[in-house]
Formats: sequence, structure tokens, C-alpha cells
Amino acid sequence: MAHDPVDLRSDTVTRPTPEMRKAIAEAVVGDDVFEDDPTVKELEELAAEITGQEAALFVASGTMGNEIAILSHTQRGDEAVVDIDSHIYNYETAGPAVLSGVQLSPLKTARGWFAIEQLEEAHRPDDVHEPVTRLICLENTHNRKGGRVIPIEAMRKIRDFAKARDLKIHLDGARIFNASVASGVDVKEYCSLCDSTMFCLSKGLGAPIGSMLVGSCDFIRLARRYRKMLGGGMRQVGIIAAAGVYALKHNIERLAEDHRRARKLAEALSDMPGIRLEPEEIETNIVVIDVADSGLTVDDVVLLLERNGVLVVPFGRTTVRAVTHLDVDDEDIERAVAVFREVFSQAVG
Ligand code: TLP
Repeated sequence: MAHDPVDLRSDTVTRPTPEMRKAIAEAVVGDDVFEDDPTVKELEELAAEITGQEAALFVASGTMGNEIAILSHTQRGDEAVVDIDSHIYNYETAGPAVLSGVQLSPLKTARGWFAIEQLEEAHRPDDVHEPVTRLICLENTHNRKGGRVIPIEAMRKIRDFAKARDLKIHLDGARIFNASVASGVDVKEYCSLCDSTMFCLSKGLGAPIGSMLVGSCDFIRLARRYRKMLGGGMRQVGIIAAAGVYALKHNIERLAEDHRRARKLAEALSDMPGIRLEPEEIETNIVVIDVADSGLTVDDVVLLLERNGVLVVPFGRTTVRAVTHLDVDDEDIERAVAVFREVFSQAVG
């Protein structure tokens, strides 16, 4: 019998379960631009509570959340310090330049977070020639660094640096619950170190659409205005928010299963000819696989795997990415391992 492909392209590909669809179908709704939708309110209150923040705002996507945060913290001509491999720098179509008129200062980091000396160097003096350094953006877990968790101690040091210089911190926490489940550090602690946090409902948490911004009441008031400006003020959006409520109530702890499966996949792959990766480096649900030694191009690998029913994405000149999620079980991992083995032993062997 033909199987559906094992879809490891991203944790964004999950489909709502029957229980989640039931919650969607039964959602009580109102007009959220009038702040009248009880299900959106429930979601925002729950998000604020779980993250220990004063307030929360439901937004259409992670990208929208990050861009609204940058709009809210900066003025035209300011500078924001980002990791050179961050989502904000690479995958948001230059949104900070276009929407906020902000220049990004991209720093190369070993593991996705900044050393204080780097921040000291990047921080601009008060000089009429230079942009004003206003914001530091962090990403936890770090996507391009293979789902790496930024240690809480590193975040504390960055927070102390920012505080002393009156800089804001925005956390792209698209996968902050993965970080929390992997490290055992409460999400509240991560968020307490930042002026704003964005997290996604539509990734590991398994909702079909949506992300949250959390922060102070003042920040969220401003963010709500920018959301409206960007066309993100939605009406009976409780239909979608209901999936978010369901996800926050049911799908956090189970992220540990995704992490276990990612490690299992990585361990099996690390033994195969032509593949380079360190399974001990896999902390959460993202596995970045270096195929340089196989003699195959990244496009070849993606295509050969796809022909055999396994989907991954190109993720650099010599790397592909596999991500585990709610719709991937142990059997899927076994199938994926078998397909990788066949493709790579044929290519290399
Ligand atoms: N990441 C997607 C792609 O855009 C790369 C993925 O498949 O991983 N921050 C981080 C760290 C992200 O990984 C993503 C999405 C976003 C923000 C943006 O979220 P969306 O896709 O909801 O705009």
C-alpha cells in the first residue's frame, strides 16, 4: 500500500487533529477589531499567563509578529542588532528595512547568540553620523543553527548589557516552547528577560495558523495599532484562535517526543556514508544534515529522497533540513531512515 510521504520539511506542515477541528467548529466568535471575540480574548489571556507577561496579541504569522515588534520598538533610522543566521535577517524579505526603516547590524555568532564583546563593538556611540542602536533581536530556538537552545545564562548577560545601555530586546521565540521543554527552563523565565516575545502556534504546537506577541500592556497597545496598519486586524478570528487555545492546552509537553525522534533520526543518519552530522548537537526538533561528502548536490538529495517518499528542504550550500513534529511518528522515522540509507548507500557505496 502506498504511504503518504514522510514530511520532514518543517514543523509548519502539521494538520489539525479531529479534536482541534472540533474546538474550531465550536468556537464562540465576535468581531476582534472591536475586541469582541471571546475566543481570541481567551487565547490572549492564556498566552499572557503561560509566558508570565502582562498582555498578548494574536497575529497572523511569526513574520508578522516579528515585524510588528520591530515597528513598535524602533524609529526610522535606528539600528537593530541581529544574528547573521537569524530568521529576521534572512527570511522576512527585508521587512525591517521596508516597514520600520531600520538598518540591521548582522553579527556572525558561533552558536546563534552574541558574546558581550560583540555587542560592545556593535553598540554605536552617540554620534550625529551614526544610526542609533535601539534593539537586539534573539532567536530561541535557533532555526539555522539546527534548533539550538540559547542558554538562559547567555540571555541574562545580554539582558544586563541591554539594560545598562537602554536597549530593547525582542525574542523571536517561534519555537520557545521547544527551548523550554528541552532545557527545563520555564517559558516565563525566557520572556522575563525580553521586552517582547513572538511565539508560533503554527509550528510544533500544531495549530494551522497564527502566532502570539507577548509583552507589557503598553507594548501590546502599540503592537495592536501596527497590526491594524499591516492589515492584520481580523474579524471573527476566534475560529482560528480556538486552535491556538487547544494547542497551548494540549501540545506543549509532547514536544519532548519530537525531540526524541529528531535525535533518533540524527543518530541513524550519522552512521551513513556521505552524511556528516553530530547527533549530540541535536537539542530539539531540527536536524541539519551535511551531504557534502556524498558527491550529491543538495538538490539531488532533496529529489532522490522525495522520489522515495521522504520530504526535506534545502538548507544551505551543502545541507538539507529535516524537522520532526506532531504528524511524524516512530514508524515514519524508521521509514525515513530506511530511505536515507538506500539513497546514500547507492550514491556513495
Ligand atoms: N520558519 C519557517 C521558514 O520560514 C524558514 C520554517 O520552516 O522553519 N522565526 C523563526 C525562527 C522561524 O523559523 C519562522 C518560520 C518564523 C519566525 C516565521 O514564521 P511564519 O512562517 O509564521 O511567518
